[in-house]
Amino acid sequence: MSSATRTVIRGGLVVTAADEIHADVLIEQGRVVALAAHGSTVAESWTADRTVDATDRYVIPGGVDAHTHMELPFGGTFASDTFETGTRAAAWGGTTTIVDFAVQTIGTSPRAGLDAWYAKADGVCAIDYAFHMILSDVDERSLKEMDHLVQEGVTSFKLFMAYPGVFYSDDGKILRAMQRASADGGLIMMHAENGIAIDVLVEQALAEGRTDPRYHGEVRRVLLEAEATHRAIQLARVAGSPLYVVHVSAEEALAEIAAARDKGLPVFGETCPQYLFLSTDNLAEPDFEGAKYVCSTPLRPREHQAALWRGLRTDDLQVVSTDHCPFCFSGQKELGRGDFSRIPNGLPGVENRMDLLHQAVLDGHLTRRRWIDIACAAPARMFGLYPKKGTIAPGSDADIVVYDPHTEQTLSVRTHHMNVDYNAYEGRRITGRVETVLSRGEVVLDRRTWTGRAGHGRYTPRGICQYLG
Ligand code: DUC
Ligand code: ZN
Ligand code: ZN
Repeated sequence: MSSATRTVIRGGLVVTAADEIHADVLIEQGRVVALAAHGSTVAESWTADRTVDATDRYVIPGGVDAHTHMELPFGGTFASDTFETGTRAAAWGGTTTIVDFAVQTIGTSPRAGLDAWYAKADGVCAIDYAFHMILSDVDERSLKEMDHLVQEGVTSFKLFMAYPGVFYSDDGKILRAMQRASADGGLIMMHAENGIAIDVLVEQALAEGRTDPRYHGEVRRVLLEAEATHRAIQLARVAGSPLYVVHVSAEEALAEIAAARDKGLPVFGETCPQYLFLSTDNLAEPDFEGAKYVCSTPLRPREHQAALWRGLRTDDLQVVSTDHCPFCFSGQKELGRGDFSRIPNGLPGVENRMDLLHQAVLDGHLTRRRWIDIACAAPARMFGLYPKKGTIAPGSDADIVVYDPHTEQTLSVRTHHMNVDYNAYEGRRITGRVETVLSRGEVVLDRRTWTGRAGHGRYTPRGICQYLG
C-alpha cells in the first residue's frame, strides 16, 4: 500500500507521553494530519482508502530504539542481525526507528566508518534509521570531522572507558571530544566502565581458573561502573558539555547520575530491558548457558532492579533502549568456552522492548504514559528526532502501533524474528502484543501478517539533543 493513501485509525485509545485520548487518527502522505475525538462529527466526516479498526486497542507512537548494533564487528565475529533482519524484527516488536552505531576503527577516520555503515543499511531496512558515531581514535582529524558529522545529522558520539585496545579512549581523549561536542551541539554518549582495572581483574580471574560466564559479571565490578560514571560526569563538567550515560546497570552508577542532575547538570541516563528483567542469576546458568547473558555493562544482582525502576519513574533515567547486539549461542557465544573474556558481548532484544515495558506497566513499575515516554518520546527528543518521531501529532511521521493490551504471549526463540538462536527472555509471559504497525503511513505489519519490505526504511538525519536549552 502506498503512503499516498489516506488512512484512518478508528476507535483506539491514543497514548502519547503527554496524553491519553479516545481519538481517531487521520493519516495522509505518510504523516499524521489530524486527531479527532472518536465519534465526533469531525472524525465521522473523514473518508479514507483504508480504515484500521483499533477498538479496545492502544494507538501508540512507534518505538524509538536509540541503541542498536546491527552487524557490529566484535570479538572476532559479527552481531548476527543484519540491518534487514534486525529492522524487520524491530517492526514486529513495535519499534519503527532505530539509531544504530557507526564505528570508527583505530587508524581510520570517522567519515570512513560512517560511510561503511551507510552502505550496510542502504536499501535493506524495513523501518527508518539513523546513526550515532562510535569514536575509537580521538585525534585532530576525528575532532575536526565531528563538526561535519553534526552538520550531517550524526549528532551524538559514543566513547568507551572500557575495552582497551579496541574502542577505549583515555581521559585526555574523552575531554577533547567533550570539548568539541560542547562547541558543536553534539552529545557525548559514554560507556562508563573502568576498562583498565577490569582487564587486570580478568587476567587474575583467568589465571586462577575462574573461566565461566558468571565471572564476566564478577570482574566488571559495580564500583568500576560507578567510578567511571563519576569520572565521566566530572570530565563533562570540566568541558562544559552534556553527557548521556548508556546502559546504566548499577544502583551506584545511577546514584552518580542522580547527584549530578540534582546539581542541575545536563547529565542523562539510559538503561536497558536486560538490567530491568534479568540478573546475575542468568549469568550463573549452568552448562555455559550463562554465556547467553554476557553483555557489558554486565547483568547485576537482582537488588539493582528496584533502583533502576525508581530512576525511570523519577526521571533520573530518561530512556530505555535495548543495546541490541545479538550473537548466536552456537558458534558465536561458544567462542568463549573455557575463557569468559572471549564471549562476544551483547544481548538480543530489539523485538522485545515494547512488550517488556508494557508488562512493566501492568506490574506497576510505570504508568502507561511513562512507558511511551521512555520508549518513544524521550529517545526521539534526546537524539533530535522529535516530533517527527516519538509522538502522534499533526505533522508527525505516521509511525504508529496498534497495540493489543489484552492478548497474552510467551516470548520465545520459536516465535521471534531476530536472527539469533535464543531469546534472552525465553518463556516469559507477557500480557499485551503488537497487532498492526505503520511506518510513515505504510502498513508493515497487518494484524500480525508481515506486509513490510526491505528498503522501505529511510535514513533519517537528526537534529541536536532537544533536552538542552
Ligand atoms: N556492550 C555490549 O554488550 N555489546 C557491544 C558493545 C557494548 O558496549
Ligand atoms: Zn557500551
Ligand atoms: Zn552498545
